[in-house]
Amino acid sequence: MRKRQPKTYTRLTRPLVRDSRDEPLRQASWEEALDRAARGLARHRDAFGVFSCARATNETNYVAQKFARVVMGTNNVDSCNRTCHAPSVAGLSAVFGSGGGTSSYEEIEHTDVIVMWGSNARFAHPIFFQHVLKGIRGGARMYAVDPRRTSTAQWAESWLGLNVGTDIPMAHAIGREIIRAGLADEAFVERATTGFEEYRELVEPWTLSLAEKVTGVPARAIQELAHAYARAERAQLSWTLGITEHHNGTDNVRALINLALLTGHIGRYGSGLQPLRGQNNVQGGGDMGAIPNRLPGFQDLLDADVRLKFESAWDTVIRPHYGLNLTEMFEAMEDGGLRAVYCIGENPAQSEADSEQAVRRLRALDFLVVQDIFLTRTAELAHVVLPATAGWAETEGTTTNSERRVQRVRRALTPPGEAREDIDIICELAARLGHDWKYADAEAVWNELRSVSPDHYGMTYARLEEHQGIQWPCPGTDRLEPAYLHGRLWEPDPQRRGMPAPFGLVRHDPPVDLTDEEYPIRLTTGRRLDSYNTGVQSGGFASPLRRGEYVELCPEDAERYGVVVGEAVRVSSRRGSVVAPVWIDTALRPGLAFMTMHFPDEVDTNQLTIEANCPIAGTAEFKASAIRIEKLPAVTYVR
Ligand SMILES: Nc1nc2c(c(=O)[nH]1)N[C@H]1C(S)=C(S)[C@@H](COP(=O)(O)OP(=O)(O)OC[C@H]3O[C@@H](n4cnc5c(=O)[nH]c(N)nc54)[C@H](O)[C@@H]3O)O[C@H]1N2
Ligand SMILES: Nc1nc2c(c(=O)[nH]1)N[C@H]1C(S)=C(S)[C@@H](COP(=O)(O)OP(=O)(O)OC[C@H]3O[C@@H](n4cnc5c(=O)[nH]c(N)nc54)[C@H](O)[C@@H]3O)O[C@H]1N2
Ligand SMILES: [Mo]
Repeated sequence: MRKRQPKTYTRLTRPLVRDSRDEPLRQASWEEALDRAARGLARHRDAFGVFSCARATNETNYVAQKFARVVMGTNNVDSCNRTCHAPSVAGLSAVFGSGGGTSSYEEIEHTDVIVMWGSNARFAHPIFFQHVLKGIRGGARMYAVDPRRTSTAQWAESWLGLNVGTDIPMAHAIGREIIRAGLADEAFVERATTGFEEYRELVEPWTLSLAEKVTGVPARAIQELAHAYARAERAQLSWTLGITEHHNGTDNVRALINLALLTGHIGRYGSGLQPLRGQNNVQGGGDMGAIPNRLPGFQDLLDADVRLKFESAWDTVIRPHYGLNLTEMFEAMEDGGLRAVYCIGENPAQSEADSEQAVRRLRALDFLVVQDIFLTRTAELAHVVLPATAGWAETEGTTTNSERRVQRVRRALTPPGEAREDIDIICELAARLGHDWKYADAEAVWNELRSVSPDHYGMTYARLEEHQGIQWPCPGTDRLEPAYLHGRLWEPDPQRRGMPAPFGLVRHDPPVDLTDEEYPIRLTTGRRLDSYNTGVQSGGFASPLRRGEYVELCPEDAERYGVVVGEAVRVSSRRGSVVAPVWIDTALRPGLAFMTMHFPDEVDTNQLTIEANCPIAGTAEFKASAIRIEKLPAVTYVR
């Protein structure tokens, strides 16, 4: 095996076009590329979708979804939120009517118990984790629920190393124990929730000893977490992809929300539910309506009054039904329901589960426009490639983080070559398709959004500057709202309390890809500190930290297979097979392996993963594949 040089990506500086399916991409002028893109898209108005960029600004996402809805007449618009936190949004909105995390980062420093569930924030959310560390220093106790003893778990008072895909048994056992020990907040449950009796019956079979058998975590540890969480004056529950990237991700989320409802750890300062979002602006992308079921301001597209407001603001007719989400768009490529895609800053050829299938589908499209900052593998499949400026550091606008805080970003660097801002490019295409939108700058886009989104109305650029970012909801230009959501649940007056929060009656449903004799190892995939997603943006530099891809095994498994660090093995699942070197990690236990998707050009991890999707949110089960590991006949080592 060659000594590995992680691939570096070429920054796009000029538009590229392809003259026919079999010819390579060639450089073109902006005029030619935009004309071609507009002509190609115009041919496919009825079978078209937009992938919008969760790294680009709010203003870009607003204009991208407007392009889909107004220019192309479709609600088929979505982003990588689908592969990521769509179950959190679906779960939280089903319970509370809004999909945002309920707390602020600051509150983590003033809480008593922090539960990090399926989240490796030390690696993936280091800024948030600084607040966790301050909380711990101030006396908070942290619990980590994760199959691996991650770098986050190493800071925990107790690590609950459960089996992959057993979160519902764990949550139900905790719920049952809280009820059994008389630690539920009965007054809150009575006043602010519905479905408690059914919930109590549902969790009744989940004794601590049954949970120990199913999750692999000692009953005593589960009991300790249940008591600590329920007894705490204030408690924060954070989760990320260990919960959501399962075929039943939304059910998992509901199981965790139940615990907050049971104890009243919601709607008060220092207590709440905090799914840490993935990309720098994935929260904002959804808030801006770059999702198939919501208009900007997270307003329901099925609400006729909401539609009417946007129809008059945009002088258009909005289709009165939800569009296809990212997963459904990929499925629709199969039967001709989707023939053309405008992909703005996403790299699905490498990030989708079962990537071989995803590439085959993208390649079969009649027309693909990719607008990116690098020549990705998705861009290599495109008919037209449009070079954008980076939302980070090369563009004016705003982004929204996991605590719903909208912040300004600014152009600090001059973009290379002929790269243009995402908004400009989208508007050029819109103009060629008959919609002449005149935005002087990003602020003009933002002010249009403010005029249609009550939650953002109070956030002028000047105020964002003055307050160093403002959290939504912000309906008034003269005040700020509390830093946490759903305080209404504590109101004594039923009118002001509003809709009660329903318990989620969800059941254990193990991973789809079962382990057996042929595929005896459970592979879970996720992140390392030193590289970002499909590696496009973190691929351009050499660093001793960047080890390239490895399949991580525990020492016992490495010994069983007779392999050492750096030795290459074949890793196969029911879908595909890759060759990767071994790394030995004591964070793992026998039967559990770990890989990332950061170096798909060397080791395409997503050839192994399964496209088993959550039926509610469309998120794939990236966290649970069954694999087999084979020693290669000739021993090969890589550094
Ligand atoms: N350095 C770095 N930071 C990033 C990114 C990056 O690529 N690199 N990507 C960003 C993005 S897009 C996202 S969405 C976030 C993701 O942030 P995280 O969700 O924290 O990252 P992951 O490593 O994917 O998964 C989290 C944990 O889930 C655990 N897990 C796996 N299966 C299960 C299970 O069945 N149950 C439970 N309870 N846990 C399980 C894994 O062991 C892992 O430690 O990170 C963001 N931040
Ligand atoms: N096996 C496995 N697969 C996974 C996951 C996993 O845990 N395991 N996690 C999933 C998750 S959580 C996510 S979020 C996805 C991520 O999947 P993707 O979103 O497809 O991957 P990224 O590498 O983040 O790609 C981002 C692209 O946006 C471009 N870009 C960055 N900024 C801008 C901008 O301002 N404008 C434009 N036009 N382009 C820009 C970058 O150059 C890059 O090509 O992967 C998913 N896939
Ligand atoms: Mo993500």
